Amino acid sequence: MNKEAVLHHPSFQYAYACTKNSIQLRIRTKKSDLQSISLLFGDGFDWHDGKWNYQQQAVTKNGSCELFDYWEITLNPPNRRLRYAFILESKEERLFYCEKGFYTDVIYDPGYYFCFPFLHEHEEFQTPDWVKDTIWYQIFPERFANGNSSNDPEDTLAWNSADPTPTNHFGGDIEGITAHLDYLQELGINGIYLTPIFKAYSNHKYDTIDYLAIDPNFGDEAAFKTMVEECHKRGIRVMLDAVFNHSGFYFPPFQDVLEKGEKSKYKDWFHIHEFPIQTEPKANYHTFAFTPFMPKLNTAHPEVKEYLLNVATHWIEKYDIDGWRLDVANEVDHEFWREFRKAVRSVKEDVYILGELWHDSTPWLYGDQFDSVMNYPFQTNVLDLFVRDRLTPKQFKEKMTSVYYMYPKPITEVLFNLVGSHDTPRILTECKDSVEDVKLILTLLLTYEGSPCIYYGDEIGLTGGMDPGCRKCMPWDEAEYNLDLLDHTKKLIALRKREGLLRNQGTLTWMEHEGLLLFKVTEEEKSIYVLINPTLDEQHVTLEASDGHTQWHDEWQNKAYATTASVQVTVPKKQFAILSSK
Ligand code: ARE
Ligand code: CA
Repeated sequence: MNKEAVLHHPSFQYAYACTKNSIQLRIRTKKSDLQSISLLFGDGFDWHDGKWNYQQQAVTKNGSCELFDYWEITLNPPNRRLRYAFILESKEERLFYCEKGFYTDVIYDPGYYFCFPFLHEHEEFQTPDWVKDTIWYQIFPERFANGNSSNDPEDTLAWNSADPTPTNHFGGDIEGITAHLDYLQELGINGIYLTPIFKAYSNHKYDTIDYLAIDPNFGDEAAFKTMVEECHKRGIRVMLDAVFNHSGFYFPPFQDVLEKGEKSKYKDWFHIHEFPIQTEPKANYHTFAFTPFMPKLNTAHPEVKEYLLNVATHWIEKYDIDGWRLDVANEVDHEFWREFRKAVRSVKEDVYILGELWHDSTPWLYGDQFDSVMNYPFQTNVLDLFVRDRLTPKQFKEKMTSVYYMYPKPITEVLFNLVGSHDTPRILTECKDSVEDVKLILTLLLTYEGSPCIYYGDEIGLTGGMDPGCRKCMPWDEAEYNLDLLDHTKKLIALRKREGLLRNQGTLTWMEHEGLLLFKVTEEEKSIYVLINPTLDEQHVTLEASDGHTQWHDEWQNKAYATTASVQVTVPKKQFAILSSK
């Protein structure tokens, strides 16, 4: 047995409080090394006549990546206390694995066992349930729709009359969003994420001047209030973009430091290396990236904290927004985010807290800071398979499995899955204008576990390269739409809304296949199978139904498929199938 590959520790992502009274345990072993694992467990205090009262239960192998197998078990300890150890069985040997290490004999003394001391309710992951059912739509307000020309900036160009640049304007605004909510409702989305809308100098508004005012080119608070109300009437949630890592250059406290230098009462609101402040040749203060017009805020300073936490609660209390997307979240200190979570949760207990991180986000996802992160690793895997030829379908499945086991399941169920944003080239452009690849990618995005997000215009085949190219105006003339892609997206969203298994209500397992992306989502009565063929060859697979299921249904064509225990499925090149068995 390959003992050095065995990994379990009684803490985050291998042992965690899952939901009401349940604890999820995971253990990682070398791929294909073990045949079975069982768990010995019980309450360390539960003895009778000198014997410890323990139970034994099989641990299920739920997934495999390139190097490892992952095993998982969920327990509901009646007294909320748990001691546990593993019995590992390979072909050659059987080992007892506990906190003190490996033994050849099973030890029935819980003092040797891993310990989950007490399952506290408030330590269970409190991710907002509604996010599991949310299909998001990201909007870049300057480019979605111009609902009111009287608020247009001077240099506003005619809608969609030119390519986007880092500085040009087309007059998009909040009333434009409100005027097109019927389009969004018909598309089927039930959540919108707006990039920043507060007063700022640029067209992207990430250089905030006033965190408590709607940018006048986007409208006013009355327009915003109407938009949120109209969204909520349609069952559409609203998430805003909090830019707390840095302010804009014209943010009054920064202007005060520019003017008064060390005498300014705001001098410690920023990270200034020396006075007087200078912006060139290089800023002598910390900034976002190397952008002197985005001075980094000192979020450890009590006054800055108070100011920003007031901003965070203000927009929830005044307009009942449903979520915050946190810009450059990885560069703000953890303590600030812990206080942020406490503050926003105190005014709205199911507000969604989404961090923008492009890398392993474990330190922000212990449950004390973010509910979720923007799942850019999902996008990377998709592009590596569909566009860059860096992954085969089998390797893609292995990558997706390792991302799946990077986080506890309650986090995975609300991960913000995306294949494009205002910071990346558009998916159709990445796919070299192959609509059939985009259809397959959207099929994966909209059937996979988590909370998927469509970047505005991707559903109608908008193209565009790296920022600013990916920020074109949304066309409102259907003649510019790829209606086949739009229809495909609508059907996928309708299927996801119809089928709870595709909205995080089952257990997802990736299945091995050389040529297909193939996963199933299972619960007692029913299983759903998603088969995606990214290759140029026809692919064949035999699917065995879970015990007793013989009613196969084609969920995409919405018609009966077979009445046998197993089915042979052929997926033509660049096609997909979505079947169910019960
Ligand atoms: C401007 C220019 C860009 C140029 C950039 C360099 O337009 O062409 O590359 O300056 O600084 C906002 C505007 C941008 C603007 C930027 C700076 O939207 O148009 O870019 O301000 O003025 C990293 C960060 C991540 C950040 C991206 C952009 O980790 O947090 O870079 N994303 C947020 C927002 C942006 C916003 C800002 C931050 C600033 O979503 O829209 O930009 O508030 C790899 C790395 C990531 C990196 C990612 C993208 O994957 O791992 O860390 O993200 O590439 O570059
Ligand atoms: Ca306008």
